[in-house]
Amino acid sequence: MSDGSSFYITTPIFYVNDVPHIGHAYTEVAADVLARWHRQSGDDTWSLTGTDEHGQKILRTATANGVTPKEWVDKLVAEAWKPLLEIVDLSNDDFIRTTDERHETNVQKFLQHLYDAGHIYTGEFQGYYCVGCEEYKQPGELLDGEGEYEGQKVCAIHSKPVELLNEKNYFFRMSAFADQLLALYEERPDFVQPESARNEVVSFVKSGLADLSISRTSFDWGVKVPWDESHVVYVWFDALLNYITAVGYGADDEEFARRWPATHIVGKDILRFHAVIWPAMLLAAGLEVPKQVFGHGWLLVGGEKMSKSKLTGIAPSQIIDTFGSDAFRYYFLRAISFGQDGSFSWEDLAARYQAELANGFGNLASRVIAMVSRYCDGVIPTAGELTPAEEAIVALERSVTDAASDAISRLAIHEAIASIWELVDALNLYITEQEPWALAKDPANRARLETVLATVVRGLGTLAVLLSPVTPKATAKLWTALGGDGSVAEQRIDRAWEWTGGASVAPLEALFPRIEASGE
Ligand code: ME8
Repeated sequence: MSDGSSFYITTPIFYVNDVPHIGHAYTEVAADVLARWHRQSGDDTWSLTGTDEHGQKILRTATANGVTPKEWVDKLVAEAWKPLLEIVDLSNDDFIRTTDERHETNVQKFLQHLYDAGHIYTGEFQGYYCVGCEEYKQPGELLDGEGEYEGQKVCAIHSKPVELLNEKNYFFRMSAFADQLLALYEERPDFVQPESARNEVVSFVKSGLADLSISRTSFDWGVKVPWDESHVVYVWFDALLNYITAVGYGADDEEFARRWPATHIVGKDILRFHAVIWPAMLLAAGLEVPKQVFGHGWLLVGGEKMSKSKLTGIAPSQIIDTFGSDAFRYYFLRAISFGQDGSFSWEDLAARYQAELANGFGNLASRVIAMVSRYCDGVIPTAGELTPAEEAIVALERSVTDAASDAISRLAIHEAIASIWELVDALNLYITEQEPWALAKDPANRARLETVLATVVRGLGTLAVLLSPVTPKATAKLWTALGGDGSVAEQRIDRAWEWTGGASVAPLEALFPRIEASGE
């Protein structure tokens, strides 16, 4: 584990045309688990999230609601998007809004720099634009409309008609960077992950890279082009720059050097923006490209990408009010292989909650605390002579720590959790086999009883530290109940297995209480 090295992780910045659903929350918690893991591994970690507030989509929503775009975004950020961070228990270090002064000023600086260096020219463009995607579409990416959209071309993602635009715009000479991008994908196979995402991006660039229209004149809700205020900057060009304006680009060179480059977690729908356009922009500006772009899959409902506009959106609070934020975080990261699509179902969520969190982990914790209270008056015993059974547990603590760290370094969050769960299962089995309740009946077995209880206490402590990034609330309670010093979130993951127990246990309420059926 790289001690003290810089780890900067970002989520996409979300459009605030509507309220968040569990797809957005999924991205947030995935990035948050990685950030917490790296913090607990001693890395100089910085995690960023935020909101994307310019462009036509937001402007139209605001107009339809009879308010100015600024009034609209301020309301949605305050009432829906910032509260989301609390709801899912995010530990982000910063929150950037594209309407922040620190962002707008430095977007202009970046643009001026590219203009002065000759990477921007004036051109005329005609093309189909999808306001939902905020993107020009190639004819091959469109479908023929049906029903009310009969005779029109519709966006394959939004199922809404695209608009034929014809404007005089500024263009970014992106085509000039095709060879450098291909060399980048070749030299750094990890740059775009997972492999399926990398292949898609490579073949997209190989099929030919066009220049990019980066300004608009038909509306004015955006950052003004610094040398021509009749244009606003194309919303994606503006938005991508959040990743550097948030860490001092143009304002604080020291901070920028300390943080940049970043690991970007994005949904696969916006992979090309991050793996093609964004590195091309950075290459043009003479800046380092990102460390990695990871495209995760979609949450599907009824086989389709969940979305508010298709009325398949589920609000995070619908799940969290019943199951809690820890279960939300655990469920989505455990049940879905990170990088692939996953279908959400209430039945699966409830089943995993009961079997894995309540019975597997929560019950283990309650039993151990109860046995130390009952058999040792709450004083945590020290282990005596270890038999192969205890040695196997200690060895497993080490091996699952290594396996989970390795999985996290590959962003295989589901694998990391599965490795840690081997320890949950092993501890449950160990208790069943050692039968501490039987040992407690005969004072002659006292030393053996203490060794068994000391072993499960240290195993639980290891679990608390390793699971703290995933289930921060439950593990904080468990750590306190085990008499751990300080906060569990400050314990080093790579040394989790060294901990041998606090002085005494404290009472512990059920970590994952039984859920009463609500007719869901
Ligand atoms: O695209 N399943 O913002 P956005 C999984 N503002 N993840 C989902 C999802 C689903 N059904 N739906 C959304 C934008 N997401 C731009 C980004 S970045 C410089 C600008 C997640 O509000 C997923 O991570 O449409 C996706 O990339 C992100 O929300 C996009 O949110």
